[in-house]
Amino acid sequence: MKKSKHIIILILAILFQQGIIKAQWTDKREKPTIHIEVKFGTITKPNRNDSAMVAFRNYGLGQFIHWGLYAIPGNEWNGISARQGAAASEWIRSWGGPTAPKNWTETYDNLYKQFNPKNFNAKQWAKRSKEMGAKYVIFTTKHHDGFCLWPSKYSDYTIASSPYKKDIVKQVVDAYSEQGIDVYLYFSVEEWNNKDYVKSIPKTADEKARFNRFLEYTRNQLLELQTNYPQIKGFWFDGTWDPSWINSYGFTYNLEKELRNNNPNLIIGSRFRNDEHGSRHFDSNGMLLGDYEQGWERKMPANIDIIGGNDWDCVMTIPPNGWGHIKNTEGMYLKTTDDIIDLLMRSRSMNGNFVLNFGPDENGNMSKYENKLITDLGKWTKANTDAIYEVNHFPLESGYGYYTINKTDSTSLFLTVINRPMNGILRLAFPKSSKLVPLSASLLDNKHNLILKNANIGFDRDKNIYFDIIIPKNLKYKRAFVIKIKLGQSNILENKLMDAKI
Ligand code: H79
Repeated sequence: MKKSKHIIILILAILFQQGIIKAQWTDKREKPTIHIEVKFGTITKPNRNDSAMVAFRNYGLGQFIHWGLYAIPGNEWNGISARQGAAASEWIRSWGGPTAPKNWTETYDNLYKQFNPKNFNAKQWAKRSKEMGAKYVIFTTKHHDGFCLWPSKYSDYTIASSPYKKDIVKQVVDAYSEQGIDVYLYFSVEEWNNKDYVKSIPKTADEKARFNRFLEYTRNQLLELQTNYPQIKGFWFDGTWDPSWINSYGFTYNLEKELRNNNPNLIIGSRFRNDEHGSRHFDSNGMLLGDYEQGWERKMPANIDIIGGNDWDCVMTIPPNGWGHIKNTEGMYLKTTDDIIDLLMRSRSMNGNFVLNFGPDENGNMSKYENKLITDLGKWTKANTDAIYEVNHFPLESGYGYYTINKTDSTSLFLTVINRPMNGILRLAFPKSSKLVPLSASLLDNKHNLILKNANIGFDRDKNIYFDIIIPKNLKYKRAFVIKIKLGQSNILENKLMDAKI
């Protein structure tokens, strides 16, 4: 990358950090007050209620897999780390600055000649994913480097040209579908090495011709993926931020319609396209562009109000950043199983799905760390299934952790205890006006009953009533644990206490 580009990215990063440029999804979104005419706005109605979308809402946990040529360098080359020179491991092709190897782009673009993952076993991946508790997988068919993991008719830069030759996407789609895990295909629109790709709005006749070819190519590939892998439930689009694509709102509008006509149940997030005013994710009137909000990448909404009732998922890396394989993670903070449980339940408590990313190495192996995490997380999700899947947000906050409530049985409430209190008492505050209050409590994983009692602490003008759940001192848990709380009609006789007149 040229030096000037580095400087521009640095400036952008500083402006972001200072809050001068605001990422639209981190702040509370105010709906625009003036209605603007939008012709290329949302195609599907928000909060679709068909079976596919209902299934999406119940997934709870997903698995992301980033696999491609970037797995070969694994964030380094000839012993030199790309950490100071590339934004993330799957971005290693854009390695620039003083540490970048000579002719790096050329080296990278020839890596396909050695892509031959000898241990790749999609069935094993899928089996482990199921063990982890994932209900959907998002798999990279093609990242920004343009390399296709399926033998696309429309490109020479595909798995068919590698020594491996076999269709990887097909193996993943088949293996995961066989395990009952829904498959979504990650697809980067932006392609770094495609000569037809133009970043800015095409101006010259040549740029226009090239970019039109690129648009046709993109359409062909998407239709090809739909034809080849009819089982897929949706697409996860990326690399849609360049002005050329933003300017193609008419084309992308029609393309979305076409994809949906081919499969009316198809699920597409808000990162695919924008309206004619350049508004991305949400159109100029604040309507979600797609079936779910797709902006929560390595970030989490601070509270459910920010979400505004839309569907959403949060996609997250295990290292700080880096979606593709990283050979050497020394000195990086790797999220622990406990971190993941926290993020998963935080998402669920706000009606979102949580998607954890894995970056297999060039041979198709997950790392030891990833494998251990799969096993440990799997134990937790298995023991606490009822709190994770087919649940809704519950409109109370708890400093102890996260509430979720069963979708169909409004008397089954779950509290995932992340912060175990020193005094062994979980004091739940319910508004006095609550129709349903806690009547009994038990541990979700082993069904042991816990003592629950009403605690009238006598705060002046208190709007809450309190319920104490006693955690036995000898109760040993190494991780967060879930309490199942049965709700019912209140039968508490409140003492009439005097409110102070101060
Ligand atoms: O695949 C993973 C990442 O490689 C990919 N998305 C996840 C799932 C990703 N690519 N880019 N990004 C995430 C963020 C990129 C931001 C930037 Fe830009 C692109 C900074 C500069 C160019 C977009 C345009 C934001 C600012 C300007």
